[in-house]
Amino acid sequence: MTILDGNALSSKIKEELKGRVEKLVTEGNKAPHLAAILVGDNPASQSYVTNKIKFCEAVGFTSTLVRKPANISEEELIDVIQMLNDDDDIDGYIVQLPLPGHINDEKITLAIDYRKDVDGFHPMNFGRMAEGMTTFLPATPYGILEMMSRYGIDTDGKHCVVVGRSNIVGTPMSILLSRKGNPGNCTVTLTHSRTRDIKEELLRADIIIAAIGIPNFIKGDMVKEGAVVIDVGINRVTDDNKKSGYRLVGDVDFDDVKDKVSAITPVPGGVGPMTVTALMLNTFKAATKEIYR
Ligand code: L34
Repeated sequence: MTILDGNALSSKIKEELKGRVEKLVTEGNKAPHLAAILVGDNPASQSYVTNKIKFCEAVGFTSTLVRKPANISEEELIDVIQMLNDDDDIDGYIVQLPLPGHINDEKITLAIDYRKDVDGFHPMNFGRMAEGMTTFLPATPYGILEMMSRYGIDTDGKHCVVVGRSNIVGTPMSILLSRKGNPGNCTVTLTHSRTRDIKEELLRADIIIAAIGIPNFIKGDMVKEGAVVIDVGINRVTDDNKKSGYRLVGDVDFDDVKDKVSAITPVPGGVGPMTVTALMLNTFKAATKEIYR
């Protein structure tokens, strides 16, 4: 059984990227510049954004963190977005989700200049992804693809079951894995809360992508012998034995499935660090105008 180590792979790509940034700067270009907008003080979001800023520092990117209170109005937030759109020094930026309930995510996504949309959430980038064009791929799916390809996981002709149909993970993942290419060429089943018998679907899967946000949902008896399991869930469950008062668990019951699978991502240290890494790869592409001029 292989543990798909997101921390180790992230460190490796970090070193590669650091070298590419040094070369870029030596050639007289400015360093890539990523900005992040963080609204409110959701502890998980703060931790994720902190990881992104730290990664920037490690590879020599410039970073800007724009923090706004949870009660910011939609108009004010769009003003901030406009400012980042107009700032020529900023190559790419993200608006960390989730946003407070009074803000319409759709309006925010549409306000982002797609050429700076390193999250790949804008319909321009999502549409390009669906058509198989070069684009900013959404960070979590991109990180998973990068992990599969670097670990040499064969996807060709495999049956992949995706659990969860979110815009940022399940839906794009199902499109990317069914596309012609490598990784890709899968037969994909996209399951969700209205699926009749998830267990029956999962038992047919050579590859499982779990992104539903229910702690330890997938058990050993729901997984085929030798399957590859990618656990996207990062759930905080209370744990009085921890100083923080919680621990992180995935959507997959790791201990229950580990003896059956051929490869699995741990939580933490699996998909999370790869999400951050993929965002940085997109930011580098934005800075070097690899996708849009
Ligand atoms: N706009 N919102 C936008 N873009 C994104 O790509 C995200 N996502 C998801 C939530 N909202 C977003 C992230 O950044 C999830 N996500 C994310 C990023 C980093 C990590 C996990 C999720 C991560 O670093 N995880 C660590 C543990 C972090 C901790 O200790 O809390 C891990 O090892 O899994």
